[in-house]
Amino acid sequence: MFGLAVALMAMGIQSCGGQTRPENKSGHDLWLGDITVPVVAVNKELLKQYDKEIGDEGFRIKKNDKGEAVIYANTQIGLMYGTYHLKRLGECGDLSKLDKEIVEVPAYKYRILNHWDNPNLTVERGYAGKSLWKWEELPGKIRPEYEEYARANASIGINGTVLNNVNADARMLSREYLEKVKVLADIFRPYGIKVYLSLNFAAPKHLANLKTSDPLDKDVIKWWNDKVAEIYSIIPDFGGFLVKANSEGQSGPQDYGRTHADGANMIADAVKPFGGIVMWRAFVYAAESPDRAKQAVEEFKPLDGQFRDNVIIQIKNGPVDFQPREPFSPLFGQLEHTNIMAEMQITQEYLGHSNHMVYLHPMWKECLDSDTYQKGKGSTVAAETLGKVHGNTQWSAIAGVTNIGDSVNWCGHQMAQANWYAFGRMAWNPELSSEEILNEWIKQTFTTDDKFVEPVAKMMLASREACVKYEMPMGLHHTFKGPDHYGPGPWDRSSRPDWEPAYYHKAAADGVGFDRTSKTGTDAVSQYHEPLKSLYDNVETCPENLILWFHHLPWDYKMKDGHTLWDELCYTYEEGIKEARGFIDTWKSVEKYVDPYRFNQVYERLVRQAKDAIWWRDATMLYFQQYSKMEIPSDCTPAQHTLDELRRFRLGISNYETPALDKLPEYTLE
Ligand code: GCW
Repeated sequence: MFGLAVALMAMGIQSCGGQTRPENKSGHDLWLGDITVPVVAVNKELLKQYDKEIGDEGFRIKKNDKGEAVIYANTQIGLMYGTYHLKRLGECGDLSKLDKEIVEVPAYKYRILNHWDNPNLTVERGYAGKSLWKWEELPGKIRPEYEEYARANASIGINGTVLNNVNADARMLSREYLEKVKVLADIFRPYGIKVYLSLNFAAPKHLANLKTSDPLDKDVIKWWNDKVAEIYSIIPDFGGFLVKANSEGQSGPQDYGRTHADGANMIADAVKPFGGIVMWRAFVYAAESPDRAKQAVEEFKPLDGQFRDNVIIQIKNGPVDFQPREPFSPLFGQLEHTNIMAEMQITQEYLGHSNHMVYLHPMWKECLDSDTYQKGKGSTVAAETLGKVHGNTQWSAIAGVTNIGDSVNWCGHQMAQANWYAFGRMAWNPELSSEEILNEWIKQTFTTDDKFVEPVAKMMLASREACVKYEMPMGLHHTFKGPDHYGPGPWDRSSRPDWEPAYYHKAAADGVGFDRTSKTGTDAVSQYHEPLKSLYDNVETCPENLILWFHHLPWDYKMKDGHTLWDELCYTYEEGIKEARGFIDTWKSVEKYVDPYRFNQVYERLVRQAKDAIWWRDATMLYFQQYSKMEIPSDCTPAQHTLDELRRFRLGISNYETPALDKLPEYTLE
């Protein structure tokens, strides 16, 4: 008993009377929070001889002959992970698993959160209040949340965090800010978490008034070398940099006629002596291109083999931008001599912000489990990013754009914490199923009572597919209104063609969908290896849940179930509406297991989610109807607004906010 108490106290958790409760100074709730764990006797053992199988972060848990659980690890961090694992087993009622030896080793070496937080405390695509990092108070004032954040991350295996937005303010590299970053790095270090920063490629110009930021210029190179040396003198275990270059207005090497490799290598050379890495994003696209989905491969494939070994190309899961469903990015299967990593989005930029309950692990797993066929069957995105396909596992990494802010429950929606939790668990072990991870989270966050866990898990597991159905089914994508990316607006206009929904849905009298086929389309299919290329290219074999991603089809195209494409779209939206409606009933049925505060917080959002589902259908199908001239089937939920009304509706929020529930279009649920 004593052993566990000591171990947990070291992690900021108090033991009380045979049970443990969190020392939650900030009053913010976490899965580490309001549940109790049965205490088992436990000893922790730092191994005298290095155990290769478990490495620097892994652990073993074995029972000794006194029946005590003993955690073995090579390092303190390994012991910490082992202790959290044991705690999780206790809280989930899984202590019987200790009957067999447990060996756990993290799959990815770099398991990193990306914050899109700005120095002025706004969070780009953040829907949980302001930034957690109170830059104006640092380095002087330290908030308890900083350590709670570290504990939460450590408990799920996160070992790195990029503190600032990829649309980076150059000031983050100034001495003033580095002193602030140091404070956070010092708090996170005991929890095995390194800090990283996003850099602004034009920092030499902005911070030092150099005439250029050309990566081949010797003064620029010297500036970066000196800056990096300064950073490591302040933060000796600084992790490295994340870079968004020549994308959406960010500066980059192409501003000087140089390549992404020139830019990345300059930074990589500077951090190399200190063991740092550079995560260089592949999220690049230019307005003129006829197909945005092809551009990452077009830019990065020719550079394959030119990057230093401590550069990792960070690729979004899909080829466009975090849509509810995309095929996997073909770039995962196109590089042979370059390290690659996946970037998942934990914050729900395109999936209802923090108003909708959408459990995202199934979406990420769909990507990681996708086979690129680069080296034949089994070359999954997981295998590629773990470095297994090309036999280079040293740089395996995965990133998640966080949904964390300073709101009381950290993520805005009670259920959105499940996505933070799931990302960490997936980075530790990508083989875990969506259900296993979700059950762990629900049990640790609410109760282990099956009468609650089963229905809630079922509801959450269905939520991602429901969101696809009520927002953008069958391969539709980017049909959003406005830059806030919340509601529907297939009619919307913008300053760039590739920021307009019509670029993607191409609805017209002759049909709907983006023709990416080899004969009549943009030939994006050819960026996939066989058999996928032919599978997607052929309308007969293309999976129907992606059909409008790859094909432009007439409104009366016959689907496999005999419906016309038009009817199929209507019925798929209808399913989404019904499922979202059903979530409310499920939640009501478990009311007695939840405290009123959390019950109501989720309830009112589920109601809004169901209303938004009808809004999405109304807007999309009424807009498409102008072209199809077909009727919405009479057995579908009737439209509650006209197209004109919906076109006139303005949300009026920035890219840093989630809409207030009472500021959205009026809808009635029957
Ligand atoms: O999805 C888009 C977002 C931008 C974001 C960009 C990116 C940080 O709309 O807000 O910028 O992606 O990933 O760089």
